[in-house]
Amino acid sequence: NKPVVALESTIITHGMPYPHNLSTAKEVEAVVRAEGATPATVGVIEGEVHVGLSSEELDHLACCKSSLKVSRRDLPYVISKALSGGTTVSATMIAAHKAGIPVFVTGGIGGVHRNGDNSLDISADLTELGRTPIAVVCAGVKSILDIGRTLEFLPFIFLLETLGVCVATYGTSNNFPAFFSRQSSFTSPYQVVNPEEAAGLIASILSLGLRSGVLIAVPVPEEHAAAGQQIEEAIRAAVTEASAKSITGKDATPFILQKVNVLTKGKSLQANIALIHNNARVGSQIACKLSKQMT
Ligand code: PSU
Ligand code: MN
Repeated sequence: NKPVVALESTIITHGMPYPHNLSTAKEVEAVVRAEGATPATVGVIEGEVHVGLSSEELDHLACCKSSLKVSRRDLPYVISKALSGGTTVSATMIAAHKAGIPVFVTGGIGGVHRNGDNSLDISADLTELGRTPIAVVCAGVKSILDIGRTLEFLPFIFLLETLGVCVATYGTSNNFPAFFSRQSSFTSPYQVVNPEEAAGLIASILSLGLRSGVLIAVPVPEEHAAAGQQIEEAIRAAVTEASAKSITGKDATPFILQKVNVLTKGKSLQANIALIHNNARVGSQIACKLSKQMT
């Protein structure tokens, strides 16, 4: 029952360019330690799932161009072939849960892609939240979703309800945050105002034996939220280019994130890093309170 915070690694292998990926991974671990918790970055190294990576293993994942993006469906293949890769939110949830870690921090989770109501391109992160009892602390759905457009966002909200995911916004408002911006036109069903309340939610889902997860949405800090409009235009352009180049499935998110970073001259990356630091701070405080409540 010591406070441990699980961290994902697709953000390292596919979400950010080198060397920002490596520095961010190490900074986030330092934030977790500074809050009195232990970081456990999850990844797959030569066919073994690691919960907690050494500095050398982090270097290896961040630098190695052959690292794969590993979601739930990829695990059997990657393990049987002794390959290495960064785990997405869904695969990280599985590993963290098996290791008995109830709190997991990331930047943003996958969602329903643009046009997902037609294409059914819906991230496995959502279904994982429906079947694995872990709290995911994030700043909302990943940047490439247009939160203002009801068609992409409503399926996301409804799906979480159908899957039985307990969604709460952290802080002074119950507005569901939109990754780079603090606001969306949607509200979360619940609100938690401090780490104790968030920990209470997690403790009760565990004690009830429910097998579904909790989503705690932390708005990006005010001072880093400004670049929203410019980022939104870049996202539109990147999504258009991805569809023109027929980039789909697991390649869509990495392609768009990299394109948006270039188009915003690195501003989206800066905002992304800032919100992850903030999520790590909040998630660690929640893990510390939860460990007190469980002992
Ligand atoms: N959001 C980001 N950066 C990322 C991801 C999401 O801002 O790197 C990663 C996470 O690992 C998430 C994955 O689990 O993308 C979702 O990918 P997909 O859409 O293929 O499910
Ligand atoms: Mn996807």
